[in-house]
Amino acid sequence: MAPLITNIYTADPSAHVFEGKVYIYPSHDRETDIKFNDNGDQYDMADYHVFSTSSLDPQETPTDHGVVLKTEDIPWASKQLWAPDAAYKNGKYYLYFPARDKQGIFRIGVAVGDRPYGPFKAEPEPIKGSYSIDPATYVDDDGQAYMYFGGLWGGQLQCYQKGNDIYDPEWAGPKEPTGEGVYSMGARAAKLTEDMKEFDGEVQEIQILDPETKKPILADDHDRRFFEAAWVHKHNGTYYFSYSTGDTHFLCYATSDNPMGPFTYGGRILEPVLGWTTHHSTVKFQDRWWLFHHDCELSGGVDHLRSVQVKEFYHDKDGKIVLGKPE
Ligand code: FUB
Repeated sequence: MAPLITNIYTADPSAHVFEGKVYIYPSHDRETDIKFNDNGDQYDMADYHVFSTSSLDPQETPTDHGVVLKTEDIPWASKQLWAPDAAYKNGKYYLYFPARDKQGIFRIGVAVGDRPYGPFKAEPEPIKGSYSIDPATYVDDDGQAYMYFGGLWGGQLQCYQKGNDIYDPEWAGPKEPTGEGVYSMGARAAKLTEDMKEFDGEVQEIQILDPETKKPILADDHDRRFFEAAWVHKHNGTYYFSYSTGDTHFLCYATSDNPMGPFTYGGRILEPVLGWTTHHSTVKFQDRWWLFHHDCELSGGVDHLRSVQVKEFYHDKDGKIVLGKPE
């Protein structure tokens, strides 16, 4: 299928409905001489564009609203503007993004704007207590906002095995816990304060339970363990936590009746696409559900030059996520 966005390379699309349109907040991939490695150094992005469209079926070419934030305008950041997300609350729009700080450690920042298409002004410091990558926000029906985040290997989540504020450089690089009976590391989640700029309370670990054993997915279960790209949506009162399995390249999901989990593994949403990474979001627009994700078809498989795709998906009568229309 042809990509949705073709004027520049885009990845990690976070889609939301704001002001009656679908807004897409992707990473902006760019050419680089940095060779592919498992730490993800080749994802050397330096700014964000925002896109919007009023129709997904038939697909319109989304409007590119141009650069809304760049590394030079983020006082604490040094490089690698990875997967962003956005939220709306109290008349303001918030762009959340991971970047390496001046010490090379990933933190999560927030930038604020008056319109969904920016421009956004970055706060001078990253969110206190934030670490790792791939922030995704979910604002519940009662107005409470949550942030989910974390990513293994280049995303540094494995460096925080001793606690939220304890970065262990021994674990830096493409590594993760392994071994018989060892549980996988979970994504992190925290409530956001009313002003959307800080964590409200402790950062917690999101557990994904095996539906049979009722215990957390094991670290060596690479087909199902959380790797990166956390996302949450709600359907019929059930919270769906979806994520990428990284080195096995699946998009999977787990469900819960609580936004902080524990979630129970539910299945796969998407099989591997062309390219190492897979990363997505889900959005309900005009009463239909859409999966945004990326692949490397447009660049002919160049791993750091990805393009956003969109496809419709469904929840079947048992609440399972399926790509084909259920009977
Ligand atoms: O785009 C850079 C990184 O690649 C993202 O943060 C990950 O989720 C993966 O898609």
